[in-house]
Amino acid sequence: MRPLRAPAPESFSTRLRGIAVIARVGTWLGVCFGVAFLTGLISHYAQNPDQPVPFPTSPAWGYQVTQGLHVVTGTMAVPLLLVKLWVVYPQLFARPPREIRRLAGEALERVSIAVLVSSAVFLLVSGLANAAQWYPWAFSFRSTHFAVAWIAIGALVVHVAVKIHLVRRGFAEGLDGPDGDPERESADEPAQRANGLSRRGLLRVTWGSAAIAALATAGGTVPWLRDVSIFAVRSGEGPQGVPVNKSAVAAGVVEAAMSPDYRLRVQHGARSVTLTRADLAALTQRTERLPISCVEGWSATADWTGVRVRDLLDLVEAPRGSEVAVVSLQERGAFRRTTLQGNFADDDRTLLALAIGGEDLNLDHGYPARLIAPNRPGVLQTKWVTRLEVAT
Ligand SMILES: Nc1nc2c(c(=O)[nH]1)N[C@H]1C(S)=C(S)[C@@H](COP(=O)(O)O)O[C@H]1N2
Ligand SMILES: [Mo]
Repeated sequence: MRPLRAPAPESFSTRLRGIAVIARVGTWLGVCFGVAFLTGLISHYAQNPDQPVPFPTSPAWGYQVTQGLHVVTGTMAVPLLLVKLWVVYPQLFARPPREIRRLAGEALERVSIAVLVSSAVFLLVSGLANAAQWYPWAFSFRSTHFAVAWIAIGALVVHVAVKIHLVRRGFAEGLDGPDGDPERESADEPAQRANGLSRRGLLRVTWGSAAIAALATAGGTVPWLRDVSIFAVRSGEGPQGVPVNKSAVAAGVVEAAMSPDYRLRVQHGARSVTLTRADLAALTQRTERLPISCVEGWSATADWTGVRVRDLLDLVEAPRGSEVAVVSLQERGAFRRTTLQGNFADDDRTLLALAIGGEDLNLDHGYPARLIAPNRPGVLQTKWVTRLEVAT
């Protein structure tokens, strides 16, 4: 009988686990995390009420593209991370070195990998849950996801620095070369090579899964991919061809929004004007083709008609560059009040919209009036607007 022993890296088949495979999967995983990190920084900054450098209003579709990429690369990272972990996990069973300096070095590396893996898993799980509008936690999604992203990217930079020589070797070696680590060639190798998955086969399955993950989410942004986007549930669905994020019922605004007592108040210090919806409809109307781009990755472009916010601000003589608080009829919730930065308020395309595609706004899209501005995260496109307060 063989004595019972803990497995060692050699106990696992090494055929698929050499550095040739690890380097390739790892590189694409790193690219996905890199793109998701940069686009995530953009999204975080765009949602910051205080912007030392104003977030640009052009191109109007900028946030649609960056946030679409954020969600697509994050979703693609899921199969890539699973394959990467499967390929490398036998190394968890490596025996610790005896020499104290090497032991300390390896302990440090293992801690950094534990941090990398746990933060990466946290980002992907919380991101997917958010995109599915499932919030099983009590913490603030945006600040936690943002903070953990810095931890993950820091650990990733360390990991790449430590492993870059192996990555080079893995690419240089090619997929048909010997395994990167000849000592780890296991005894049953020839038998396994005869049947089962090859390295190329494993990589094909991996790229295929990543492509499916991408297609399944990209339809949230790219209209002609909608039919294959099984995950992008909200694309194109909803009244007037635009998905609904929060309905009027869920926001508790039905009565106030339908009431003949509805007014829009524009306020600038002691000056203010109060307008009914008919007053708003009697002002000069503009039509702009602009997307709504939700942080969850979906977006939809529509023709919005309404009054220029700048025209409304002129009624109360607000100076150019003024920051404006946009206040909703909604009484509770984080998005009931948003900050419209000066450059957004002054942009000619920024509207208080009354209609989509020539029809009065659906109640769920923010009737009687909603904000729509270019290159702005969907979460800041406030619906059921009842007040514009110019900061003084
Ligand atoms: N008052 C209010 N406005 C809101 C929201 C909200 O919850 N309350 N949700 C925002 C989010 S997250 C998005 S993506 C857009 C979606 O607009 P739509 O539902 O008309 O597509 O509205 C934004 N405006
Ligand atoms: Mo959103």
